[in-house]
Amino acid sequence: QIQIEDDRTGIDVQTLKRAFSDNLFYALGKFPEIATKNDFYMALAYTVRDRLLRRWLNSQETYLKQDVKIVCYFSAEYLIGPQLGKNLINLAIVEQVRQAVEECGLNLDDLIEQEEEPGLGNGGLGRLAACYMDSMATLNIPAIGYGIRYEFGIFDQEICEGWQVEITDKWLRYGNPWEIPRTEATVEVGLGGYTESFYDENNRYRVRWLPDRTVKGVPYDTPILGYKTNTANTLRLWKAEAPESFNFQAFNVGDYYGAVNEKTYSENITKVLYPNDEPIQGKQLRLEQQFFFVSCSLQDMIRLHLATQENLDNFGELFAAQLNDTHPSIGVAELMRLLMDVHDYEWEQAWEITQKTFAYTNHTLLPEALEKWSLGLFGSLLPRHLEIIYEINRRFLHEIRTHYPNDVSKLSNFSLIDETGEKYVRMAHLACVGSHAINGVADLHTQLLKQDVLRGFYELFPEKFTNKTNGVTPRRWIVLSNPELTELITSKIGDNWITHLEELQQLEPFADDPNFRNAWRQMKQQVKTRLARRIEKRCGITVDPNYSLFDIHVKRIHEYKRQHLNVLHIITLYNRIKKNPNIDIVPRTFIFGGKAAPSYFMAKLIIKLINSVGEVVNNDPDVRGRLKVVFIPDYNVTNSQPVYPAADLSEQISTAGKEASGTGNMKFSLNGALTIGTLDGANVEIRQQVGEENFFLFGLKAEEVSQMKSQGYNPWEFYSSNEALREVIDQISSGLFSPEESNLFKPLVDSLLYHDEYMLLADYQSYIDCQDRVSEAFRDWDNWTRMSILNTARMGIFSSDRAIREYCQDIWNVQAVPVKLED
Ligand code: 26Y
Repeated sequence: QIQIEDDRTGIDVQTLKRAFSDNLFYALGKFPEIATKNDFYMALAYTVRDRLLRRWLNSQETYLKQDVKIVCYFSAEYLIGPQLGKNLINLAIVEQVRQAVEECGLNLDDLIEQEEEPGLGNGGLGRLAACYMDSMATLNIPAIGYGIRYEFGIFDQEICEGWQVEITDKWLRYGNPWEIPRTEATVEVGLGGYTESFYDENNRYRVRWLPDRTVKGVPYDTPILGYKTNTANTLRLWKAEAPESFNFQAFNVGDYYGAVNEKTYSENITKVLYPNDEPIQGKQLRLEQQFFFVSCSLQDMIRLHLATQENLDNFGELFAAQLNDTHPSIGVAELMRLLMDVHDYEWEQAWEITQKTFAYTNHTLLPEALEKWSLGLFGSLLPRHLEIIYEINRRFLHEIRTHYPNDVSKLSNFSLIDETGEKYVRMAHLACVGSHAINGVADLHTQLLKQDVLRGFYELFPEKFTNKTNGVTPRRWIVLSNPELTELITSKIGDNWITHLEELQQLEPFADDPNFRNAWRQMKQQVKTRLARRIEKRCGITVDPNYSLFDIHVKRIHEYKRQHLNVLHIITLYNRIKKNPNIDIVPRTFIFGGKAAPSYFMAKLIIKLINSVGEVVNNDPDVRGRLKVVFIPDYNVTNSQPVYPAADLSEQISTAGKEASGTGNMKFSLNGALTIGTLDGANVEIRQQVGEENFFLFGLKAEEVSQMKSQGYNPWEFYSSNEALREVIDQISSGLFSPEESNLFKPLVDSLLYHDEYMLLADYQSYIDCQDRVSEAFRDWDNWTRMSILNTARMGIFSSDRAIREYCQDIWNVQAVPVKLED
């Protein structure tokens, strides 16, 4: 009897080849001779997706049958990155597939590079959501990620004459093989209108909301498979559609264009991601996006719940909803509305369920970044929710009065409504009262939350506060991005570290083994060479992977992240060379990458400055290639993957007290880069872990920053008393780097000299001295390698698996549910 493996599930090379050709023909309608590279990519993606489906369906079935508690991660952003390579790794079929496509005359890495990533987020917060989805699946935690299917994600960045240019991100252009629309699970969302009260048949006082428009939410599901497990969770992203393709009323009275217009209007809701990572005050469409996806998701959860339960009494026992910052915090009011107005619950019980369901993660310490909505806008879009928020507030302030009987100032401090000027709804306050747990994303961040931003709430309910230091997934950020390192580690300690990252500790003894150090250095050289080739190809700049220190600064461009402090150091080194061209200097390659919000003038000017300084430094014959400055355009998940492995030095130089956590800092150090950094965000814990002798610390501490500010910080004093600094600043102002327009960088220089909100000048000397220590250390290659190994070996706790275990235990109270692979 002949046994034929199913073409949709088999994983031996022959079956994979057959499945690949089959998909190319039947799903893409092509045969190899006329197929494009994208056709081949799509055929392979479908082949891999087929192999996910059994696990995915079994997981969903298991959850439904067993009344298990499910984590619902609420996030307006997800940066899941390209899916093909990751899914191959998680299915453990990389080698078979590599061979299969090779036998078809194709190269796997080329096909993997063909994928266009869904850029459905801005930066750290969106990427964190993706790492957490990966870890939940890997740990067999039942989870749904709820979010928005933006038609246009974060813009693509091009660099023209040194300036950032934004290009629309048409990521769906060639189709998305990973998602499945579930039109049968469509829900309706109301907007605008008014409310009215009435007495129901039992003579109970009730309120109803009569929206003046409705929009349909259509879910698009993407499977998120765990690493070497049968659990495949769902990322469910909502797309807005018009309720009917025609508004017949309008059509009947002849307003055809008006009807089509309305359709466009509804669909606008999920059209585009706002490319800011700080609130753009008062954009109605942004509030519509937030409410839209949260309402869709809560209705979806309620429907799921009622499929197996009689009522919603135990909703909070079967769902844990995590608010990824305040963006989805309108969910507190929406769940109250659904429970009371739609499902007949009384206030008290509805409130109990709501608080039990939600928990809130804060991601920012910048007070100007706290979300608020003007009452006018809020009330016209969500009249019923505003009433509910007033009632939450009335009851809450009543508690405050009891708690602080003689302090009226407390009332205005705590109120969900900011009444200091124009009136606003404070979303962080809503999230705090509506949640049973509140967490920061690094030790220092949580401490500062308790002391500053959320101080009152901490005094009131200290038991709600907990820290959950961020983590990153080793599957993407080591195994996928750095195969060379993966192989080297595994050759020594086996591969258990991929799911138990603490085991990297076992590398520590090898730090003293000269053979291992050699192998480590060669590996580093190899990945640096890989990046050097990309840079040559992409930017046309030749860099030296062998002797030059790769000094890398990649993240969103922001004044608080201080990319321009890095530039001050580059110019300082340049000046040393100009004064003494034969100076013995450690060669460095400065690599930058990151997007600026399109409306953030200063951030865009910083990009221009980096490129302008690069232009001068890279082409000055006196420099003799010892300094190179590179700006990698269009920094995103895909383009970041070759970057982290190649770093010798990771720049984590934000003003202390400003960066909530950072996660790039973790990716670098895990890949064996040393960090130059301030005591900010998770840097503090990274330094504790790797040991202070293996971390380059500089700069003011958070409390020194506030102290210096309250004593009246004067940047001019630093400028006038520091010759090297003065020279650098004067060169920028005089137009040395902008010969065609000498005043180009004046706004930047003025902001440093007259305000310097982020204390660059105060930290300058400390930074330069520290960089000099870095260079000296790099001369001793052997010891540098030792430190590099120790960084990797001691970074295990920064796995997102560890973070997710903590969330499960301390906040969600959910358990792992193993999934069996049988039909
Ligand atoms: C309100 C809206 C425009 C908005 C959109 C995105 C506001 C903020 C954001 C994104 C914030 C963000 O990415 N924060 C980062 O979160 C990371 C994960 O916790 C932290 O590591 C990082 O320090 C923090 O800046």
